Amino acid sequence: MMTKMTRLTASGLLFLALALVSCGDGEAPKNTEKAANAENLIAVGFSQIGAESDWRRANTKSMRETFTREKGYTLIVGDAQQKQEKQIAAIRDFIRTKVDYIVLAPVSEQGWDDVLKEARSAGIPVIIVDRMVQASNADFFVAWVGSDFRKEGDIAVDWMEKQFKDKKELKIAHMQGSLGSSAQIGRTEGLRDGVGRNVGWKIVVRDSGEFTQVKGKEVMERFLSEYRDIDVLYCENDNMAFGAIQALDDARVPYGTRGGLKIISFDATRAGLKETFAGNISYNVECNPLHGPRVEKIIQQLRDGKKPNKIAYVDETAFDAATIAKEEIDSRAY
Ligand code: GYE
Repeated sequence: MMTKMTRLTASGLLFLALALVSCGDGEAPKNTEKAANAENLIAVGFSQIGAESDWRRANTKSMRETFTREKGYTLIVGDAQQKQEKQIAAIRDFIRTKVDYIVLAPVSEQGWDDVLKEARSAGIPVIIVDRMVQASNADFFVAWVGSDFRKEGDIAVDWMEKQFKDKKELKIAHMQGSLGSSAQIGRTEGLRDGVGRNVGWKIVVRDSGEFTQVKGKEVMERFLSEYRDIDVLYCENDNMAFGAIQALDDARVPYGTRGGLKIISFDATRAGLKETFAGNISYNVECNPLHGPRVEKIIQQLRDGKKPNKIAYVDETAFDAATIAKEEIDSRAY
C-alpha cells in the first residue's frame, strides 16, 4: 500500500509549524524543517480532539512518547478544542504539507467523508484511533484501533443487574459524554438495552456533561435540583464523575460505600481508580488510552507492505470498589 514515502519539504514543515500554532498545540520543535530533512523523519499528523479529560491527556502523552525523533518520527499534534471544524482544518493542513500518515481521533462519528476523501486522493493513509467515524466508503481509512464502547456499557449494566437484583425499582441518573461520539453512543446503548430488559429500571434524569469535570459538576447540580431520590448515577467518564462528586459533597448527598446513590464511571484512570478505592465510585469500567504503540504498529505494518487489521479492539476490564486492590492504582500507567 505505502511503498514510497512522501518526505516533508523545508517549506512544508515550516508551514506545519505555523499551522500547529493555529491548532493551539504549540509544541513544534524549533528548526524542525532542517532536522526533518537531514534525518529523513517520518511525519505523522495527529488530529486530537482536545484535552477534556485525564483519558485524553494520557492518550496525547502516549502518542508523543511513541512518535519521537529518536525513533525516526516527527509528530505534529493539532488540538481541536473539541471542535470538528478545527479537526478538519488540521487534516487539511496535514494534507497540504504532505505528512506521511494522518492519525485522527474523531470528536464525533459523522461528517468526515469530504476530508477523508481529500486525504485519500492525496495518497496519505489515515488511521483512526479511539472513537470511530461513519464513513460512506470503508477505504477512506486504512485502520481503526480503539475500545468497544458498547461492550463497556454492557459490562456496567451486568454489574448493575447483579448489584441491584433485589430492588424492585431503580432510579437512574444518566450523565452522557459528548453527544454523537462513539464513546457516548456505545455506553448509552448499553444502558438503554439494560433499561429495556429490566422492569423497574427507570432513567429519571439525563443530560450531557461533555466528558469534562466542570460540566459534570453543573449537570449533577441540575440533576439534584430536579430529582433527589437517585439510586444510581451512570456517568460516562471519570472526569464527569469527579464533578458529580463535588456537587454531591456540596449538597451533602450521600453516595458510595457510605450509603446513598452509587456511581458508575468509565475510563478507570489512575485518578478514577483512587475514587474507586476510596469507595466513592462504586464501579469503574476500564477504557485504555495508550494507543501510541498500537498506532505505531499499524504504521510499521503499512511500511512493510502488510495489511493491518481494519478494526482492532483493545482488551479491557472493570474495577469494583468492593474488591479493588491498592496495587492496581499504583501500577496504573494513566
Ligand atoms: O472516555 C473520555 C474522553 O473517547 C474513549 O473521551 C474516549 C472518551 C473517554 O474524553 O474520558
